[in-house]
Amino acid sequence: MNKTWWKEAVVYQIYPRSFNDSNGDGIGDIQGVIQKLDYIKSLGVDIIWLCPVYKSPNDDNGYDISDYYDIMDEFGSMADFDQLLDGIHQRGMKLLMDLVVNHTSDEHHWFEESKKSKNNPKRDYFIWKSGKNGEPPNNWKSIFGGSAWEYDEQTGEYYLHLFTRKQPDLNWENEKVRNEVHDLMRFWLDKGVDGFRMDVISVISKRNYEDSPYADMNSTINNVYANGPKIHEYLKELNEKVLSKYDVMTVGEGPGINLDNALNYVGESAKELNMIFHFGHMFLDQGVGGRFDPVSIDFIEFKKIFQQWDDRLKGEGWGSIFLGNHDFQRIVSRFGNDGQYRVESAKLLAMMLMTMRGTPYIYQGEEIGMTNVAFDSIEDYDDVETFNAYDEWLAQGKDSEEFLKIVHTMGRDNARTPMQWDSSENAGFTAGNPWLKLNPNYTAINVDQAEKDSNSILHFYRKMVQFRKDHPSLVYADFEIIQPYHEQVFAYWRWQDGESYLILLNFSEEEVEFQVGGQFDTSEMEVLIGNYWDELQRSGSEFILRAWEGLVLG
Ligand code: ISL
Ligand code: CA
Repeated sequence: MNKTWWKEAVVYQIYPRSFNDSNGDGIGDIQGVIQKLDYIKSLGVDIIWLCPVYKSPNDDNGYDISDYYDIMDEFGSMADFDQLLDGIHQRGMKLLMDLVVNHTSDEHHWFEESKKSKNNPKRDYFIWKSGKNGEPPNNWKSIFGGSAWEYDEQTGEYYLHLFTRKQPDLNWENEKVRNEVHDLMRFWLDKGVDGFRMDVISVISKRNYEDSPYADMNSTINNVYANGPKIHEYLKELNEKVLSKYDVMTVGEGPGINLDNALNYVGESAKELNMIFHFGHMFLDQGVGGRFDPVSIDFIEFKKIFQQWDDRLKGEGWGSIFLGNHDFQRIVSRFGNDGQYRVESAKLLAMMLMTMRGTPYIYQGEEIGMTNVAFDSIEDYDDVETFNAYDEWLAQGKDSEEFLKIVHTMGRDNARTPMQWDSSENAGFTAGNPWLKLNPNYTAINVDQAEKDSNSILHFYRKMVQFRKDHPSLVYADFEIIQPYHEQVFAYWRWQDGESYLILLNFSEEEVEFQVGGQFDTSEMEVLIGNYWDELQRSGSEFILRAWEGLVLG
């Protein structure tokens, strides 16, 4: 396995709208990020992934781009961006931009032109089809609800939007579109950015426009929208013409990328992407109805997914390790315990992130154990996905209170409430009126408090990131789960070149006796780090793990 900087790096993801507001308009901005660069550096991370900051009317918080060459007004100017990039580089870190090129905003000038007439030179930049008997061209649904086709009066045709109607899909069949994408990537790379996180890259190549035979959205995404016939042609072209000319990293986001096809994207010989985010473990709590149809997480399955992905990628490709981002719930609320064991379980999750093979990603606020939020009213939310799902829910005659409860556990805004910096009004996030309310627990959970408490989650994240750096073989070492069917404990070996590690993570609030069997002798192993600070209870290869206790031995 080739060693590279992006395999050894730890990434910190910023959702700029919610990170830090420098000018009191209630919206986080680039100057706000600049003010916190020393803080980010203090975590020990190497790369910042910045969610979209391009010009956008914000129908989907920046994932609807109206100008790829400019910065969103609320976030600042290109000069601010340049200052940010400099500040990141001066501190020895790198910057990953979000690249959203499956779709643009309907306010992008390409789309404004495209709409004008059937023979406009930009018509084929997007996907226009005529209807069938006064109905849309096929039964495709938008991932955010409703038909994926929007009728346009002016030319009497429909355009495709896999997300909101303000996010028309680009037509990648058109070579001009691909060249535009190559150009805009070069623009940012020439400025010095260090790579891209590629939004829904798995759906850019469209399959024949026949009806989806699947009733549920996830099956439609996996089998109809994703992995289209030309996806690899486009990605290889993008790599050859653009990416390969720079020393940068890429991580593809993509529903529908699975164990069977992953190496086509990230196999080193495929020459497409460096790594992808797979969603196996992230969809375990979604039923057939998708995000707003919650089911409980199967822990055995959760563990198995990590083993399967490691097995599949080892020696041939590279993986990403993440538990949360701006589209999902807070990790301590979802995979940990955000009540009595918030501190222990958040630390345990940090141990998991930092001891696996793959590049770890930390999402803002995770490092202080920020939790889900439960607003009283649907009006307190501000997410187009939630709103569209709410409308559909009501249209089906269902109860609005029930929907609100589901949003409390499943909604994307759980991860989007502003970053909690201190216990002053609005957590020091803004001097004005925040675009989204704060989680009221900010008075107790915030960076300032965590800095002062030597046992805080924050200090532990720093320790774990440093631990990974001090034990570089943790990056590349082999991975094997111990007792895969154990109901409470996630335990695994990591080993390489005669060095071996044992990781024990008790994902429960019960005290568990855990017997380690298998390939390495534990009697010589010592505890290197743990999330409790007192004596470990052990006799030989049997360990007694307390509530949410995690241990790394080596
Ligand atoms: O497949 C899904 C159905 O729930 C989604 O999780 C999908 O992978 C996700 O919505 C894609 O997310 C990305 O693209 C969206 C944007 O809203 C998200 O914030 C972004 O991360 C559209 O650009
Ligand atoms: Ca601002």
